[in-house]
Parts: sequence; C-alpha cells; structure tokens
Amino acid sequence: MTDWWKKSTVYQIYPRSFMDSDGDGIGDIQGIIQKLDYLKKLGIDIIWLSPVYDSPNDDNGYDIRDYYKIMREFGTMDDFDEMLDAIHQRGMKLMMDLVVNHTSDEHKWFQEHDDFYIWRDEPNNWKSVFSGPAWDYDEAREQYYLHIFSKKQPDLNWENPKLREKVYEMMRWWLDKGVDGFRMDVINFISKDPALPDGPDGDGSQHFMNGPRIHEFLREMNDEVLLKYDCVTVGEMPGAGTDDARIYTDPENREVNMIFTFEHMDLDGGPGGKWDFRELNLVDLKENLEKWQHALHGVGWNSLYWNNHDQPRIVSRFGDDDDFRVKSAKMLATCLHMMQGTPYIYQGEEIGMTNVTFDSIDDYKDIETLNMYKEKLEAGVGHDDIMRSIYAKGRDNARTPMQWSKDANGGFTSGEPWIAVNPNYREINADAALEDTDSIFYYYQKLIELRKSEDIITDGDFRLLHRNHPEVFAYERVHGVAQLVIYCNFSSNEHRFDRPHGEVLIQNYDGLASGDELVLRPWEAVVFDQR
Ligand code: TEU
Repeated sequence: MTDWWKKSTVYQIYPRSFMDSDGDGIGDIQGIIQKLDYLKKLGIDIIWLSPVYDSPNDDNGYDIRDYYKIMREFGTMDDFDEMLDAIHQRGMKLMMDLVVNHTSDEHKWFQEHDDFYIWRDEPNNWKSVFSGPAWDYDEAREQYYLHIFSKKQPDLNWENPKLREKVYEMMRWWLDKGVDGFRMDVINFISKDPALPDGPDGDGSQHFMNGPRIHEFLREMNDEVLLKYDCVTVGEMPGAGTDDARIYTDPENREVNMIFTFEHMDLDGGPGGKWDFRELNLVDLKENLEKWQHALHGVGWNSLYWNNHDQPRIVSRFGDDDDFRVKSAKMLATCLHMMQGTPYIYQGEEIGMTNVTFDSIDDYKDIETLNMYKEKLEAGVGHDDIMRSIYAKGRDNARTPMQWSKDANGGFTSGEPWIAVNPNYREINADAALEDTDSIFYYYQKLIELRKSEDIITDGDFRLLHRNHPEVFAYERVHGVAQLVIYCNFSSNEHRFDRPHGEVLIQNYDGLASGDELVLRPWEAVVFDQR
C-alpha cells in the first residue's frame, strides 16, 4: 500500500446542490453520474461525497437515520453501486463522509440502546454549536441527552465498546462494497471527558475536543478496520493545533492520514466567533499556513483547502468577487496548490462561484444560520446587522446549486431548487468555463497536472518570503537545490520586487510586466521554476 493520496487532488461533492437528474429540485446520485466526466476532465483523483445516507435532514444529511440506506431524495443503493462503478471505471476513487460523533435522533439506536448515547440527570452548561443549550430533556427517560450540534443530533457514547463495534462493522460494510476511504466528521469530538465539566461561558470544547481517549479510539478503528484496506482517511478536526495534528497524522500512530485544520478559516472571525467577522490580516494567514507546512513536513501530512460546505466562497472571502473575480480565484488556487499536502476543491470553486446575498431570511435553509438569526434577533440585534454576518459567513453561501449553464436555475434542475440559485449563474457557469481556454477551470486543471508531474510540489520544503508584507504572500519550495518561487498578490495594488530568476511555471496573467523588476499586478500570481 502506497501513499497514493499524496499526489491526489480531491473534489468535494455536496450532493443536495450538485446536480438534479429528476426535477425534484434536490441533487441526486444519477446527477452525479452525469457529471463524472466533467470531474475527470478537471483531473480529479478522489471524490469526497458529503453524506448520502438516509436522514431526516435536520442538518442536510449530517444527521443519519440509517447508515445502510441511501437518502430517498438521492436515489437507491443500486444508484449508489452504479455511481461507485462509474467512478472506478474512470480511474477515480470515492471517499465517503463518516458521521459517527452523533446520529439522528430518529436512528433506531436512539430508541433501542440508551447506553449508545450520553445521558445525565442534570445538564452541564455547554452550548450547542447551533445555538441554545447542548442538552435536551427526554420525557420518557426523564433525563437529558447531550447534543453538541442540533437537538436532532444526539452525541454517541464512544465509551461503550458495543457502540464502537457497531461503528466498525458499518465501516467494514462500506469498505467491502469498495469505497476508498472516509472523511470523518468532527472525529476529534468523539472522546469526551467523562466528568463532563462546565466550560467557560458554556464553551465545553476543551472537554470534548481532542479528549482523553481520542488517540486510543482512532488506533482501535485502524486495527479493527482501516488497516485491512487500502484506503484514505481525513479527519475533520476543529480545535486541533499543530501539536495534535503531528500525533494524529504521524503514520506510526495509525490514526488518520491527514486532518482538516480550522485555524486558517478562523482568522477572519473575532472573539465572538465566526459571526463576529473582520478583515483578514494577510500576515496572520501567512504565518499560520507556514506553521502548518513546517509542523507536518516529514512527520504527517496536510490537507489544503479554502472551501467546503460550511465555509463562505473563497473568492468572495479572501479574493475580489467583482472586478478581479477570475484573477483572484486563480491567485488563491495558486497560493494553495503550490503548498505541500493534498488539495481539496469544493464544487463550484473551480469556476469561481461566489457568495450570495438573499434579501429574506426565508431564503436561507441552513440550521446553523436560522438558529443564530433567531437567537440574535431575540437578543435585540437588528435584522440588517445579522444579515451582514450571514452574507459574510453563512454556510448557505457554499450550498446554492452548482452553476452548470446559463439555462434556468443554472441547469441544476428542471424543477424548483430546494435553495435559490445564485442569480449570477448566467455569467458564472461550467459551460462558459469549458468554452473559455483562459478560464479558472483550465487553470485548476493545470495546477492538478503540475502536482502530478513535479515532485517538488509534493515533497519540497516550504520557506516563507517577505514575511511582513501586508498584501503579498510569497514563498519558496525547496527540494535539494531545486526550487520554485511563488508570488501571490492578495490585493488590487501593484507591488514591486526583485525579479527572481527562472522560467515561469504557471501564472494568471499573460507574460510578466516588463522590466528587471517583478511588478505584481492586481491579484497576480506567478510561479518561477529555478531548476
Ligand atoms: O462540521 C463541524 C463543525 O465543527 C461545524 O461547527 C463547522 O465548523 C461549522 O459548520 C462552521 O460554522 C461538521 C460538518 O462539516 C457540518 O456540516 C455539520 O453540520 C457538523 O459537522 C455536524 O455534523
């Protein structure tokens, strides 16, 4: 078994919003099958599929009712098998979402196995990630159960070995079917401090993130399941720092191949959390990514991402989604894809999809957004203020339908989409991108090819340049004497540097600005190859 995933690029599909084949307004598995050639053309190696299991959809599938059944709206198990075959036929792999920190309250375990969940006579002071207390009272049982997310997502009790065996059995069932790995939802939350102490201001995270038995559980999962298969794993781990990540991803420890860190995604949030948004300080971003590049080099492995189904669109967030949408999308792609790690592309990122600004709160569907809106309104915050933070940070920014064409609803559905399409679909869509040889799509395609052909991208050391420059992110990749020099302008201002020697490997402008200097134009990205 090799580390094939180190040269791979992953594409995340959020099935509800990807492609609807039957006109019910909800994306589905047959829709995914229709678009596999598109992903192959982009150069994708692995597809990460957000949950497709049977679910009442309180949190769009992250609340699973039956791990062995496909969500009715998405299709059947036959559709799934057909999709898995079609993916494999094209030489791609499939990574499933594994959501085992919690289930739906409609999972039969919740009725049948009290000891699979976490019950207390008295709740502690923890607050739910989706607003309100993290505990709900069950009349029949006359006790409270813990739910870090919605009250329809009760947390599983990993202290119980019977529960753990049920989870491993389910994982083996999917791997035996032929899936190629798992993206593990909030997997560093599964071990809680059994005393469940109060946390400061109701923040219990220090008692449930990276908890006392987390490494033991992950190792057990490897010994019981993962090591028997040639598969890839990525742990979604909010609150894991670089010291934790070194332990989680060091192959000697048999835990996960890589993790999703959140540190770089939290830099534009304030002390009040993600909704308390502020301008990104680029120096913070540079130093954070540098820290991760160094910490895992030669030890574990990084995942590289700007987007997923929980994050606003990167071109609207760290780029310029107006005049420089295409340039800044390519710049952001360059900045990320030249680093060491496995890059993840979220659906629509490859065509530069942007955030949305719906006028009415009724157009929003995300439980986190809707609960937060209600809570803030009750606390006296004005509608406009709340909407501003939703525009900047709401998860539905990522969840509007994929924009395939300039046809009605962006070609996503012939029916009424479950969430409105971004009105800019007439201009921003996959058809248009495929017709334009200079599109963001083809730029990503080239970056993906370079990662395969140039070992320095996978193996080289990372060295930050111009550390304190407030608007330019520059770094080198060094492998022996071989060297790549990457310049990325995170602004629409011009910046001048000494011109590095070497040929241009990839850039988002046509040729360099003339002269002996390197003149970085607005949102310019250029990579010099000094080998
Ligand atoms: O998200 C994990 C998580 O910690 C969330 O709080 C995430 O940071 C948040 O959405 C940002 O506001 C995972 C899934 O990716 C997310 O979609 C689920 O809602 C959540 O777990 C519960 O399963």
